[in-house]
Amino acid sequence: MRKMRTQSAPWRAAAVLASVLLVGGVAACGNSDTGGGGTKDDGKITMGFSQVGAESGWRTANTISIKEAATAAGIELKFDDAQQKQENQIKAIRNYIQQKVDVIAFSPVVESGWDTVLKEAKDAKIPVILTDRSVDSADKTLYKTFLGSDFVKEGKLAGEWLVEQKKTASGPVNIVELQGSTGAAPANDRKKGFAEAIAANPNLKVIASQTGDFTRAGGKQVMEQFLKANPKIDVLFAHNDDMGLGALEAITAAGKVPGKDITIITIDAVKDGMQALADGKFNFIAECSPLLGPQLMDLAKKVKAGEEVPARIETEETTFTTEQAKEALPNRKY
Ligand code: GYE
Repeated sequence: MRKMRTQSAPWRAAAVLASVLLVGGVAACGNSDTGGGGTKDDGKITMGFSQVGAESGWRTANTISIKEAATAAGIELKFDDAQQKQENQIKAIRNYIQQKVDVIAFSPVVESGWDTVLKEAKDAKIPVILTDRSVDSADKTLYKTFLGSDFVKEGKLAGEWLVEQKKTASGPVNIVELQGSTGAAPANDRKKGFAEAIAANPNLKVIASQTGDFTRAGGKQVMEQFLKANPKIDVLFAHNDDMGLGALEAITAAGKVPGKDITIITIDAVKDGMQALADGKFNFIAECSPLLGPQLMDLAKKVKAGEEVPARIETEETTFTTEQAKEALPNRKY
C-alpha cells in the first residue's frame, strides 16, 4: 500500500505517460462522427498518402504536386512510396490506420484486391480518398471519392486521332501497343478506349501488345522485341510518355526514324514527351494531368469536416499535336 502512495520515480513517470496516452486516446474517439479517424481535434489535418512509386515523369510531377499542396494547405503529410507493389500499399495503409491519421489518400497500383484494407479503414472511421487511379470494389461506400482522369477517354482520343490520320489507308496498318503496369486502371482503360476507337477502321490492327510497366527501360526492352518479331510496324501506341521515350531508343537503334517510319502516339504530356512531340519524334499525345495536389487537399478538408463531396471528380485535359506542343512547351510546368 505504502509503496503505491509513494511511487518510485520511474513508476511515476510511467503513470504520467499512461494518463497522457489515455487522455489522447479519449480525445481520439471524440471526433469520429466528423469522418476524422481520431487524432486530437486541434483543427490540424494529418493525411496518410500511399503513392504508387516513382516509375515515370508523370509520377514525379504528381508527387511534387501533392507535397507542395499539402504544405500550402497546412496539412501534415505522411508519405509512402510503394515501389509499384500492392503489398507495400496495403502495409502503408494499415500503418496509417494504426496512427489514426485523419484522412487516407492513395493511388492504387492495381484495380483489384482492396476490399479488406478499405473495410479496415472504414471500421476505424478514417475516410479514404482515391486519387489518380481507382479500384474495382463493388462497395462504393468504402471510399469517399475518386479524383482523377478518365483513362478510357484518353485511349479513345489517341485512337480517334489515328483513325483520322489513316482514313485513306488502303492496306493494313500494323500497330504495336506498350501497355502500362499489368492490372493498373490506366493500363486496362487506355487499352479499352483505344481498341474501341480503332474498331472504326478494320485496316487498323494491333499486332502485338505487351506491358512495359510504365517505365522507359520497360518501353525500350519491349519495343526491341516488337521490332525483332515484326518486320512491318507502322504505329506505336504507348500508354505513357516514358515508355514511348524508351521505345525511341530501340527504334533509332533499329535504323528507323521515329515519327516518320513509325507513327508514335502516347499519353501524359510531361515535358520530355512534349519535347519529343515538338521535335517530330512523337506524333500525338493525349494529356493526363498529374497536378492533383490542390484538389486533393481541398477534398481532404471537406471530408474531415464531414461535408458531402461528389463521388467522382474528373480531371480536365486536352490533346497535343506537334504544332500545339511547340506552343505549349515554354509554359509547361512538368
Ligand atoms: O499515365 C503513367 C504513370 O496513373 C495516370 O501512371 C497515372 C499513370 C501515368 O506511371 O505515366
